[in-house]
Amino acid sequence: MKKLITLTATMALLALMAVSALAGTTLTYANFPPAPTFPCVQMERWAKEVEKRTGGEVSIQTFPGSTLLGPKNMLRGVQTGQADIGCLSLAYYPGVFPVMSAVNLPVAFTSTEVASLVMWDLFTKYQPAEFKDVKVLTLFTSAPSHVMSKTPVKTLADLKGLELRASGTILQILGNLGAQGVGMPMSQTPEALQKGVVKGLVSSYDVLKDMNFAETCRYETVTNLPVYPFAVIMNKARWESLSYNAKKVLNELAPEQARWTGKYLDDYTSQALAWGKEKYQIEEFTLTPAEYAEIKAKSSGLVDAWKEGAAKAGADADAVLADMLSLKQKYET
Ligand code: 3IO
Repeated sequence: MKKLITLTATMALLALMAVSALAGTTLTYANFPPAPTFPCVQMERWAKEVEKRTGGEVSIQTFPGSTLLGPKNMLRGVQTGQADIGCLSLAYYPGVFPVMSAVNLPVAFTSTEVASLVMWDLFTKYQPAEFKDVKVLTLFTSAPSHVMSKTPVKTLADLKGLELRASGTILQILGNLGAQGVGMPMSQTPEALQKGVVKGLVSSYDVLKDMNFAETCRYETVTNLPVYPFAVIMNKARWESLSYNAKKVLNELAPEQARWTGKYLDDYTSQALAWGKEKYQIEEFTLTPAEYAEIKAKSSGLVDAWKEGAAKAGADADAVLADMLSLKQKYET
């Protein structure tokens, strides 16, 4: 009799364990660029932290390389629940993020960690309506953008008519400098470079290694152009379905993840440049102070254009801009 009770108890316990494992949640997480790139590196880090911190209650199934959603259907795909979570580059959605696109303005961010922390703080302070249909899980940026090209850009004059892949504000800056900006997502750039549709790109140096652009773009020019802002978003209904504890873990992780990703990329961009120098003997050029002043002068109009869009969306554009600059200064010191 005693044995039977023990057996029954053991079986009940096993059943309970099975049920609680089943009750655990698996969330799908879509990303557009290939697995080695930093948006996917931060995704894997986040997934591991979530599994650890929820004690296995939440597990994450990751889909890098546009295998679940691509760069341009990421927002809609998460809103409609094709993926639970998605990573999007805001620059691919002109006019859709009138407030948070401030981070893509030419305000001379020199650190990805600073830019990412500023972005997070701006978001939490202003809670812009543009994200009201999704839950924002974290925010971060790319590192400052430079020219990577097949032909050397040693002076600004070398930019004349040069077709360069970019997105967001950088497209307009390139136009103002006489180059031919071609708008497309990062994930389409290898093909465009290969076909000769573009002669280079403007982004951060991590892609020299992670997309192997150092092989074709042997010339790099330090231009200190804006960072690209990213958002990791979650389907709202799916978010609401999570337990109190899971929500708490994810909320606490959000600013930590912004900082982690910024730090990672700050270190990584210099490694990627060194790798390209070693492996492909890439050359890096710097411009003259007068040329940097010219870039600055030809970028400044973008701030007014942004203000107009942000104001139209009902935001206090001057306050957002002032806050962005003071937060930048705060984190830089
Ligand atoms: C970027 C985007 C995808 C993968 C790696 C990346 N490194 C820098 C960026 C920013 C960028 O050019 C973009 O289009 O978001």
